[in-house]
Amino acid sequence: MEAGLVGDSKESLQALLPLLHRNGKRGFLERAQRGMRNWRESLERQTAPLSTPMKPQLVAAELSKRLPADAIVNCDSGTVATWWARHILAKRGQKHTVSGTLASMACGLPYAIAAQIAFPDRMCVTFIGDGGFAMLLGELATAVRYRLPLKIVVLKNNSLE
Ligand SMILES: Cc1ncc(C[n+]2csc(CCOP(=O)(O)OP(=O)(O)O)c2C)c(N)n1
Repeated sequence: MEAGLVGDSKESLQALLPLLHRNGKRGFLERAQRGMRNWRESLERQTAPLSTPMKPQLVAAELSKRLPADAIVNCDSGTVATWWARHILAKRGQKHTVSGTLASMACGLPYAIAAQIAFPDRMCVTFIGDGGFAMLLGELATAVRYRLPLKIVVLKNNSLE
């Protein structure tokens, strides 16, 4: 760290912004932007082909297109988190969560239950692997008891990996 600042991040950044000067050398930025474009194109290629069994990337990408503007999406730990992070594009107005430490399985369903209780008028979706879903399957009874209209997307690969 060259200069430590303590403060509200929004106000601190607003105070710093006028001190920034446009960097005339655009090479680094443009290289990074090109890399990002290539990366996004390669992700799209992964979702294009219809194969059997269906690729999880395709499920995530199609879900992403259909989410309402204010959807709340919870993802569980596992490979599912990769597909969520890469193919479910978080849009302004939506809320997306995953296990706080990016590690503990089974958070998907309880997070979605909590979200649906807190925001009864918004669509709450959990994107979860069959392992993480099975780990707290009993919570399905909670969702039913409170008649929560959750959307549960389970990626089933019959494996805990
Ligand atoms: C409570 C807990 N137990 C074990 C693990 C280790 N772990 C991380 S992902 C995973 C498998 C997840 O499988 P699944 O939910 O089916 O999702 P997939 O990886 O197949 O998408 C395991 C065992 C963990 N993160 N948390």
